[in-house]
Amino acid sequence: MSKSVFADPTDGLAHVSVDAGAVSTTPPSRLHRTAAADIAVDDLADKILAGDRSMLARAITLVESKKPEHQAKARALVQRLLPHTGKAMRVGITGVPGVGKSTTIDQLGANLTAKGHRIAVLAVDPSSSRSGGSILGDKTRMSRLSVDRNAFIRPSPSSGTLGGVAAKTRETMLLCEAAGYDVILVETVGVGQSETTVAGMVDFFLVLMLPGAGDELQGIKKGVLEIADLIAVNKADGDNETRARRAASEYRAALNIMAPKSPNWTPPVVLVSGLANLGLDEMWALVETHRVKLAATGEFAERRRSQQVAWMWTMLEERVMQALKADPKVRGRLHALEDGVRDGEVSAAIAVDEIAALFGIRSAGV
Ligand SMILES: Nc1nc2c(ncn2[C@@H]2O[C@H](COP(=O)(O)OP(=O)(O)O)[C@@H](O)[C@H]2O)c(=O)[nH]1
Ligand SMILES: [Mg+2]
Repeated sequence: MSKSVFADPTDGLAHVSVDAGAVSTTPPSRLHRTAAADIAVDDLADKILAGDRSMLARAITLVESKKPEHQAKARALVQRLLPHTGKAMRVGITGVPGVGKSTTIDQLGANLTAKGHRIAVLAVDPSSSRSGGSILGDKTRMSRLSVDRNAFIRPSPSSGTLGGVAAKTRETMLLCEAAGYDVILVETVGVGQSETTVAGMVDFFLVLMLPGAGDELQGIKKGVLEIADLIAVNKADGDNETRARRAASEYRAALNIMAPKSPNWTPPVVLVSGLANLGLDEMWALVETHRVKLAATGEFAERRRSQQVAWMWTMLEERVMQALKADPKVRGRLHALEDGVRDGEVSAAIAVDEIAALFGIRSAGV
């Protein structure tokens, strides 16, 4: 197990990083390595391109830093590495807690590294706390990948809005691609909008479901079926097999009555067992088929292009809202106006007019 925990000494906070099997928090006092913030962008870029894992981990910490000068440097680094990105298969994986995401990622990842792939496992979990990222905290379930030199595991950036967390994960994905990882698995749980957000940053969105029929299907958010490129009923092993089969046919029926996300792809429903390594090779073959089919029609490239533009708008919206909320004139009135709207004394439209005017935005003039 390599020494892989890195904390950024410059912000005085202990960071948590997972790499090669370690999940721990290192106090800043015990740090001895140079932070990415103290290394020139070109040097960082060269090391990352050469596949230096520890430099990659440090650069990700830079990306995740909230300090404006770190962010500026991270942006310069990402821009510098941009020509070396985009070659990976980007796959999102979701499913309720306990469905077997970690187990499946560990097995799938091990299968893929055995075939010569290099895997990066990232996560988007806006609920994860400073304690280490709830999604990838359960390292015991990724016992193979966590000691695999061809796998790189990084938990969700902690805290922040979904948009903020997702932006950091996107940049981390680009850094991993530049470092030569050719498969990026982005794990998320179905909290709020996180599934849609992750679907918007990957080429393929994989939804894991539990075996079981009828009642369980009712509990599934319809939205997740709409963004799935494949549904895998997991735990299709042992006594579960019949139930898994029944669940699969229910999901097929549900998908049949929905408008497909792509004219070139009908989301398959497959049975897998992450634990017993059943059906994972077949499932991955479908991910590859999807890429070939969508690339042939130009949809693959078009999807990525529109994702990039959507990302720009998401970041811009966050930036503008941050500026608005931080504006002293707006801040002075925001709470009073919000209270007025809550109590029904001020109409929402009037409040918006006043806030916009305070921020210097002229009337939309409808
Ligand atoms: N029988 C069976 N159990 C599984 C399978 N995959 C995961 N599990 C079990 O389900 C539990 C939750 O798995 P985990 O990977 O932590 O789920 P996650 O919360 O989605 O990451 C664990 O006890 C696993 O051993 C599977 O394919 N078959
Ligand atoms: Mg898990």
